[in-house]
Amino acid sequence: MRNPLPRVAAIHDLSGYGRCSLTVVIPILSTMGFEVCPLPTAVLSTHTAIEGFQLLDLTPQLPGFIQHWRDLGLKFDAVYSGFLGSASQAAMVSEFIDTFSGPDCLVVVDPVMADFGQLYASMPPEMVGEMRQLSAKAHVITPNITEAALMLERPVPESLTEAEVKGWLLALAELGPTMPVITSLPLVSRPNQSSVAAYNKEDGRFWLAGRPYVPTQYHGTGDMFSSVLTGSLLQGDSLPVALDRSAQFVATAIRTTFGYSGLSHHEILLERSLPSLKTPPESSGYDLLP
Ligand code: PXL
Repeated sequence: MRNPLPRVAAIHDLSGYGRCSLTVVIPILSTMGFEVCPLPTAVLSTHTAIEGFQLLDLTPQLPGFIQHWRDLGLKFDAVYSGFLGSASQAAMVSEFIDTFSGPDCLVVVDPVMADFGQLYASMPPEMVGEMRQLSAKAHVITPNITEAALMLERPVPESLTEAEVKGWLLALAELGPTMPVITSLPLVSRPNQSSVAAYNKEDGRFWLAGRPYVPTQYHGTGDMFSSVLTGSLLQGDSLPVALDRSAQFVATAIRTTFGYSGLSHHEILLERSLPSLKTPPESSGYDLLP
């Protein structure tokens, strides 16, 4: 029998303070009507952008957790992975996908490793090759431009034309995923917009979505984007609608927060924006890339 509430295995860290990973993934996917089963890769005091963060790597515990789920015969409608506690966890996630995903299971890999041209503080350089390999198992991958550059062994670009974006997406698709997505695109044609693009190998179409740029940065927006994209695809939205819905959600959360003074970059007001996940997406928010 299908799960009455579609069930998502969420393989991410749990960070106590600083919005990211499970504290973002769970509320978003729950609001969208899914049951989230977290498989925590690490427990942290805060995300790794805050100095002094404490990290408990759960690599030794993962095989036992996974075996218990296997013994219970759990089935998932989606497997969605993100920040890993060590490079060796990538092979465990890959095996997890083989074990738990049937033919209709959506597999999303967010190769969380880096941003603004740099690996995150806890990331070993081997993570790049591991994420590249893990991406081959996914239907959807959601690197930001820095992560895409690392996976493709290219320099992080300062700007990209739309034709170049298509080349990047095709190169990512060659790693294996059916639908590569790139976020934080520095698009020449849309300098005042936060842009995301996607490619669907199955129909050969490229899509672009975005929202007007707001001059600030909040942590956790990448995790918000990938979580909404996962939920949207799982509820049956098309790729461009899922792309647009995710861009719309992140923009709403940023604009909701930006008007307040005194909030830090770690304090995006996610909960204020959750109700918008229940509304239909705006039409005309995406474009076909010619
Ligand atoms: O948002 C990505 C992310 C997830 N998890 C942890 C992080 C980061 C980014 O810094 O540090 C622990």
